[in-house]
Amino acid sequence: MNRFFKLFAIIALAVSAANCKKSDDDVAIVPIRDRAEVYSEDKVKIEEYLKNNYIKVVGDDITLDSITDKNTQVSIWDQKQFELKSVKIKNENWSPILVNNTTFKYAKLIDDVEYTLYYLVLNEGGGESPITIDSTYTSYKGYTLKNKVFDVNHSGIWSTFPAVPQGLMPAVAPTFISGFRQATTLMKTATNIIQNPDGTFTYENAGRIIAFIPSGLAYFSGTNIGEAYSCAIFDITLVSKQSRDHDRDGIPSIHEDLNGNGDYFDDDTDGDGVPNFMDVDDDADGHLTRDEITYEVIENGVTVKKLYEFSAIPSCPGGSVKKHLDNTCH
Ligand SMILES: [Ca+2]
Ligand SMILES: [Ca+2]
Ligand SMILES: [Ca+2]
Ligand SMILES: [Ca+2]
Repeated sequence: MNRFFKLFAIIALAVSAANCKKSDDDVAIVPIRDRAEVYSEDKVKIEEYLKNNYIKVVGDDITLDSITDKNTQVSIWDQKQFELKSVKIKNENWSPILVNNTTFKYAKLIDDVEYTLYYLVLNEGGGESPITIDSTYTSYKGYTLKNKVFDVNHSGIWSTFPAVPQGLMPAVAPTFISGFRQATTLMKTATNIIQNPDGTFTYENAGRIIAFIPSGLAYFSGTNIGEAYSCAIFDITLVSKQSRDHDRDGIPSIHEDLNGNGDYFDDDTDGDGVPNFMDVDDDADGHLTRDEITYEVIENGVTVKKLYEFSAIPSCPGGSVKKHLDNTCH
């Protein structure tokens, strides 16, 4: 899993590389290039790849290889067995930056490029599509554009987003590259997971796509899959997903995207720089959101505390928003 460089790690590497003096020749210094310029090159490389390579599928196994015989091998671009689709996406990498020993904030990667992500649909999947901040369980195989395998995980692994600083929070699942993560939202989970007698698992009707990821949505200047500015191909099977309440304030993260635009980082009711889905006191009135959405009922003579369902959270008297977002009451 260490090949899945987190952006955080890339920044750390870039900083440490930038700090190195010339005598430290064991650290290769990769110049940071303009993202739009790199992407214009990557788009050409990926489209050339799709036109000069073919896919062969036997059972669950696929082979990606360069075309040597145009009479028998049809390019990924021209073949009709699987649908080659594309979607325009932006980089949505947010990385934790330590404020001090106990707190951190998120910084957005500055990247205005609109990327075309090509992907081949091997199987759409029968379950549900995740949102970008869901945790997902995927198995995968990563290839370079020269069809060299650089990473593989057959059994699968949970990944999560956004990353949290190591050491500051309990150990959590790794965070994958933006292109991989956004690709998982383009398919659906398995309908059923069956444990076989030998201990392995069968995933029924799991989503499976092959994503052709520009370097700007992959490792960019990182050299962990070989050269810097390498595009990556990922054959991804989406097994399962888990919706989260990132800040554990009782409001599922999906309900903390107030403007409903799918970007969970641009909703910050109290303007303190911590987005609502990571903010335990969303309106900064000094009362935890969790406490504000708690009510008491008496069951069998005993007072029991319960959390309102999201839709049932009341407003302040005369207010127009739910009370945990209104600092005039609690
Ligand atoms: Ca929450
Ligand atoms: Ca906030
Ligand atoms: Ca919150
Ligand atoms: Ca509050």
